[in-house]
Amino acid sequence: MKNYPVPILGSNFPASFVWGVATSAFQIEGAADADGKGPSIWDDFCKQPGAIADASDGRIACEHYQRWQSDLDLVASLGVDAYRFSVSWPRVRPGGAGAWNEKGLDFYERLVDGLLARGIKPYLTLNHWDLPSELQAKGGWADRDTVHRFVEYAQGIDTRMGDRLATITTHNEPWVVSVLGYETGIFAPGIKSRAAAMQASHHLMLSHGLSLQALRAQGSKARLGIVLNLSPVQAATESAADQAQAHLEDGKLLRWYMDPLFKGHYPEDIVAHLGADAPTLHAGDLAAIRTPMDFMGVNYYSRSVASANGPWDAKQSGLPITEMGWEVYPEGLTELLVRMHTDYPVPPLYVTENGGAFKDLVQNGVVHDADRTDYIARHIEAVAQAMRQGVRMEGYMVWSLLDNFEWASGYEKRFGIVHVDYATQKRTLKDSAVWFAAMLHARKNKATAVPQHTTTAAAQTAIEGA
Ligand code: IFM
Repeated sequence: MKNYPVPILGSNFPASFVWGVATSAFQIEGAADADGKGPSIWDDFCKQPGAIADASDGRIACEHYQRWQSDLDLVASLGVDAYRFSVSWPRVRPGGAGAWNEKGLDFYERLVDGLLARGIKPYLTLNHWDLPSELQAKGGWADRDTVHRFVEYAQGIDTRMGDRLATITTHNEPWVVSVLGYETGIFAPGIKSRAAAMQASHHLMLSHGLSLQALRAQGSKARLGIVLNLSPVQAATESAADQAQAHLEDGKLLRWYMDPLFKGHYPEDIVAHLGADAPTLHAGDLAAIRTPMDFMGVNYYSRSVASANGPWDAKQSGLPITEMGWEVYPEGLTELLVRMHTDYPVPPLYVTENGGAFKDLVQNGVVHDADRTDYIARHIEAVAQAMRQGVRMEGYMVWSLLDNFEWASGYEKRFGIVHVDYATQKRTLKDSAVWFAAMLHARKNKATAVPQHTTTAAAQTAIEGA
């Protein structure tokens, strides 16, 4: 492999900085009812006609449940420090309450031990959306009882394997669960009620805080936190109407979660905006939500642009657009991280997801994805930029290790740095994975070169600018 000399990417990243790749249970495991697993709301939602773009489901996905060992070898081959994955709640406690499923618990315990044996830190997420169907039958996240079932679930996982976990994340992207799941209904469980969505959102946040308290009370060894999907919301124009729209959308996306986590209250303007749809709170709820965290994760993909004239068409900006229709806007990640650090007393931050769905070019067994490499490299540089401005960052994780089930988009959108041929389940490292591994290798070995064929012009600029 030919090399050309470049400064090592991200010169201001400390040696302790955690580099990782991320996945989630429903998106890769398959084995939908193997070994006593119960159904989840996503198993049910996939059966609804028209719910998934390609009418697919997660029954087989990437067969990770069977292939976990070779998948972990793949993770190790990248040279990352950490692997972020989620536990399928209905695999370990099929009904969400009642009996636990030993075989399911064993699977995750083997996974955790397999990571440690390979020198990789396990970053475990409890809720990456696949709620047990039996809990949905009782109201799901809109029902306060689910909060207590979640706390029990958190305690059970921590008791079984918390001594070997680097971190436990309570929820992945509560905004998505509540708004897309209960308000617009384009995600499971497919409900369309703003009042239910806001109640669900409150219960997610409450269950986060109460879990932290319960896990600390039982002496958890893992560091505890939450992961939010956030974007800077920019006004389309300077007009007062667009500015007001941006403030409103920022309130619903960012302040709705960050204010209770760090300031102990919901933003008043949004509570007023919601009117009768604002959630019902019990005494003590807000104090519980504010329970201090050890770390916090941010999933960043793009900025958001607000216009009083309706939805913003990303094509107008002239920026590159991913297959999801999202603008490539790395500056937004710096802006977001700096804003979180400035406006809130945040714990150390991670980018727990970042990546893009792009069309891959499969040629003679090689998978070319220059756009994805550029995307990742530029966003890593955006993290470095935030760190130069004083933001305490602890890690960066690519979404995703593998091409996988992209929720309502099915298998049509590929986010992996590793290509999956769904007909054969063959995994092939894309150029972006080769580049990421080479960059990590170069950093670890204090080398001055990154392999040329893995580096594109924009990635190179990001590297040299770092
Ligand atoms: O695939 C998802 C992931 O499950 C949560 N964050 C966004 C990703 C891309 O849409």
